[in-house]
Amino acid sequence: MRSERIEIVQGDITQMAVDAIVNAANSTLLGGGGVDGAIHRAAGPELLEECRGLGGCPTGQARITQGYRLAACHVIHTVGPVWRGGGRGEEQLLADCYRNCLRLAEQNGVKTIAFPSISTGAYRFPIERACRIALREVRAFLAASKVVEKAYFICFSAADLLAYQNAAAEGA
Ligand code: AR6
Repeated sequence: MRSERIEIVQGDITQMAVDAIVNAANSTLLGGGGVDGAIHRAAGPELLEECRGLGGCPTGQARITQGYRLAACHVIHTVGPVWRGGGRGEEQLLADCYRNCLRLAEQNGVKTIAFPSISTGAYRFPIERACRIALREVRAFLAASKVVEKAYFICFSAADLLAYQNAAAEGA
């Protein structure tokens, strides 16, 4: 944590009182397991209703909705790549996710945003690679943004927390 504009914490992203939380969704945007399921449960059925109107989202892109019963005002839904060994553009697509979430945040006046570890659960992207990409993209965006002030990385497990802390300490 070299920058005070980035904070790495262990916790549950559904509890974050920020302007926007990011959802690691699938391309239907109609819910699923993992963090997606947790966000839909906490936000209530109105979130699914709004998502139905969006018509899905391609991998690497992002869409914004309201937060409904969440403490967060908005949910930014992004679709991470499924890890298939690294030769299918997975790293670029994951970087696109972070950048496109932040662009949408900026366009919507989001000052504080919380990210889960996109693609590193059901989609099996290796955490050490993923968190380096996440830190690099968010750092670069924040350095150039006059709107987005602070980003949180919400690690669900102690192992993920350690991976992010190590990557941050190495300056990744
Ligand atoms: N708060 C923060 N992080 C969480 C939470 C939570 N409440 N719950 C889980 N995580 P995953 P993916 C972590 O599988 O790999 C869904 O079914 C989890 O430990 O949620 O992008 C979608 O619908 C892991 O570190 O997302 C898609 O089909 C991280 O969130 C698919 O899974 C991401 O794991 C997307 O897979």
